[in-house]
Amino acid sequence: MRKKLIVGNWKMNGSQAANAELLAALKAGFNPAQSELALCAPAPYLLQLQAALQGSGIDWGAQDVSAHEGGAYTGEVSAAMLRDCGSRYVIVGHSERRQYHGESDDLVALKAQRALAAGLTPIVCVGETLPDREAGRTEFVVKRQLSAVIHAVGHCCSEIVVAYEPVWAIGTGLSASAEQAQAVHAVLRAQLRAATAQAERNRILYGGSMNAANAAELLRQPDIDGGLIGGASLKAASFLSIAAAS
Ligand code: 3PY
Repeated sequence: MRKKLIVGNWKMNGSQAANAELLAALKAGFNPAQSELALCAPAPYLLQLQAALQGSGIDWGAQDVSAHEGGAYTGEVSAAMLRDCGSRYVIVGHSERRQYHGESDDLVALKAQRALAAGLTPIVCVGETLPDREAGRTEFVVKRQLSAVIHAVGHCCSEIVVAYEPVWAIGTGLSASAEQAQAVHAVLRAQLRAATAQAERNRILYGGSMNAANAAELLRQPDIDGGLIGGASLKAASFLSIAAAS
């Protein structure tokens, strides 16, 4: 039985003062019996999260990582640095990185590989655009995206977390129905089963406008093992009610 994992993706939001308030409320309201909780914050705040969350049972991590190990790569943040700040997770291949920064499947796969090598768990995002879905290409696209990572990480495949985030449901307020999401999660589970005998360990999260109102139904689906939460993770009440719904 996989324990549900609820991950907040703060995106480019936060300030030391606002974070302190949010972290205090999350620590006070978090019930570890319900789910595992993690926060993926902008890199400058990771030390603040480490100081506030150490020993709380809430994990933290980053939203991106360099594909390089270290050295002359101005502006980049390495997997080892994220680990050094106590991170457990790092998101790779979020659609906003694929769309605005031109990240390819191969680059995302390299980032996942770097993360694992440094002892981080990559949260690998996959998802189709609206034109992909309308053209019946959803399965093809998500399998292609996951396949690049599976090939790159080899026998470590059971250690990744996958997040299915339909691009048309990100930042739009639209969410996939529970049936639509479960259908894609089942495809991803089958792909993981074909790659590793331990695919029952892989958690596959749903992301894309998951909120307090739709979380319970999504999280009831057999292959939905948690959520990657955008806007609703910036308010303690809504984030905690998603965690309680699991
Ligand atoms: C969203 O819910 O909008 C996300 O992009 C989560 O990663």
